[in-house]
Amino acid sequence: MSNQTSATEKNLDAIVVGAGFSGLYMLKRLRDELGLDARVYETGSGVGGAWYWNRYPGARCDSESFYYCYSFDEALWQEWEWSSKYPEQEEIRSYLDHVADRFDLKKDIQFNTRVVSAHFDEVNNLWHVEMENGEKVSAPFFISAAGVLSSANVPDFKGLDSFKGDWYHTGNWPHEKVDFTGKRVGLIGTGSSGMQSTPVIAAEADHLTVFQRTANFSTPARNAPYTPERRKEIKATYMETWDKAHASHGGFPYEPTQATTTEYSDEQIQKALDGVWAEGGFKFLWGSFSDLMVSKDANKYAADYIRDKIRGTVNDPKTAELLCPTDHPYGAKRPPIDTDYFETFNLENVSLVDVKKSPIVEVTPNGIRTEDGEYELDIIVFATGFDAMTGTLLNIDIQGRGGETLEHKWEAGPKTYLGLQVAGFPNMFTITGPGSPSVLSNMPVSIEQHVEWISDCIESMRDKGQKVIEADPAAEEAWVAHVNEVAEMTLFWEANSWYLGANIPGKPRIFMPYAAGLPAYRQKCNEVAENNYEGFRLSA
Ligand code: NA7
Repeated sequence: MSNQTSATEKNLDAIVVGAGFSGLYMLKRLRDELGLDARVYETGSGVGGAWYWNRYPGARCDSESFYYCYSFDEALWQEWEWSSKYPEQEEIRSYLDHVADRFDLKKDIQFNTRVVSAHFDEVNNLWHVEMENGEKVSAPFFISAAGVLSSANVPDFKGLDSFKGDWYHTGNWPHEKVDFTGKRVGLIGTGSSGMQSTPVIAAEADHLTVFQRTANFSTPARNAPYTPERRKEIKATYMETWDKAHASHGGFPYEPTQATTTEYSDEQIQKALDGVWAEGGFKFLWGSFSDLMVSKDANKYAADYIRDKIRGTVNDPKTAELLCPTDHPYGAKRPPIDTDYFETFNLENVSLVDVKKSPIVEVTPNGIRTEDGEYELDIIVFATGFDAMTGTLLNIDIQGRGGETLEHKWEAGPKTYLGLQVAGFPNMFTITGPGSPSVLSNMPVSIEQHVEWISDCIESMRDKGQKVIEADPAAEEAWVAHVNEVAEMTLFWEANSWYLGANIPGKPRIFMPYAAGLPAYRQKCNEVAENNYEGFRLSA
C-alpha cells in the first residue's frame, strides 16, 4: 500500500492504539497474516491494557480463565496453565505478556507512547497520528484497540488537592504494593472494583470505611484453584468450549438457557436459583432464566433471592438493609461477582456510609466530609469507575472528513455502524466500540470476532484494489436506531449505569452496547461482509 507523508512522519500501513487483548491480536493478524507494516502505540510500559492498569488489591476477572483468553491458536490455549477458576490481574497480564513474546509482537509495539491526535487527510486517504512526545506517523488505517474501560473517572470533589494522605484510583493503581497496615482507609464506590478490593483492604487496614452511593447486586465467585482433573477436562474440551461460547448470547460456554420463569412454579424457580447460586459467578445471570433482563417479574425473583442472601449474611440488620439494592433491577448495572464482600461488613474494623442519603461534600486535608460529618482517613481509594466505551477515544483529538471532530459527531451520544466504523471517519475501525455487544459479553470472544472481521475486510479491500471504506450515514442511523430498539426491549434502561453513560456528569444518556447477543451480531456482520460490505461505501 502506498502512502504520501511529510519527511518527519513515519509511514505505516496500519496504526493500532492499545496493547491489550484487542491490540495484540489485531497486530498479529495485520502483520503475520496480511503482511502489513502495522504498529501498536501504547501508553503503558507493558502489554495488558485493562490488565496492565487495574492492579488494585483483589483485582480479578469475572469470566472463568479457560474462556477469558484467546481461542485463535489451539496450541497457545493448550500450553497455558491457569491456576484457578477466576484469574488474578497479574496472571492475566502474564498471559498477555506470554502471548506477545510467543508471537514476537513486542518489536512492533511502542510502549510509553500516548496517542494525542489522529486526523484524516482526504487528499491522500491517510490518517496522520501524533503522539504526546511529538512523534508523527501516518497510515491508511487507524484502528482503536484502546479498550472500553480505560479512562479512569475520578469525581471532581472539592478539596482533593488539599488531602494530606495518599489517594489512588483502582484503574490506575501503582505498580508497587500499597501498604494499608495500620491505616484508616476510605473507599468510594461499590462496583466490581470496590467489591473486589473491599475484603482485601479490610484484611490489612486498621479501619475501612466504604462510601456507598448505590447498593449493588453481586453473586459469589466461588473461586478455587484448578485441580489436576479439572485441568485435564478443560484441555480435552477445546472445541466444545469455543463452539458453545460462540453459540451463546454472551460468549460464555454454557448451554444457552431457553427457560423462562413463566414456565415454572415459585418452588422450581427457587430451586433453579439455588443451583446457579451454588455454582457461582455469572451463571446466575446468564445461565438461569432467559427472561431475567426483559421481564420485571422474572428479574424480581433474582433480585429478591440476592437480597435474601445479603440479609442472611450481614449480621447487623441496618447495614444489611443498606447493602440491599432496591433502586434498579438485577443486571441492569454490570453486576460484580465477589469473594466475601458482604461477609466483610461483619468485621469490627469495617463500616458503611450511605452517601446517597448524605452525599460527599468535600475532601478535607484529613479525610472526607459528607453532609453528616467528617471521616478521618490516611488513604482514599477511588473505585469510581470509568468514562466507559467512549472516554478514551474522545480523549484523542480525532478528526474525520472536513475536519469534523469525533467529539462533535458524538455530542449527543456515540453513533457507529455495527460498532466498527463511524460515518465521516473513513478507514477508522473501533474494536468492541459502542453499538457492538462488547461489555455485555465475554470480551475476548467479542474481540476476536471484531479483529477477524476487520482484518478480513482490509484483506478483501486489498484484493479488490479498494483504498477507502466508510460507513454509510443512512446505514449508521439505521444501526443506531436498531441498537436503541433492542435496548428498549430490556431492563437496561432502568438503572443509572455506565452502560448508559449515567456515571459521568453531563454525558448523554444513550445505551451504548448492543444487547441482542453475540450470535445475532456475528450473523449480521457476516451478512454485511458477504453482501459486499453492505452499508459501507468502498472506493478505489
Ligand atoms: P463502576 O462499576 O462504574 O462502579 C463505580 C462505583 O463508584 C459505583 O458504585 C458508583 O456509584 C461509585 N461512584 C462513582 N462516582 C461517585 C461519586 N461521585 N460519589 C460516590 N460514589 C461514586 O466501576 P468499577 O471500576 O467498579 O467497574 C467497572 C467495570 O470494570 C465493571 O463493571 C467490570 O466490567 C469491570 P453509582 O452506582 O454510580 O451510584
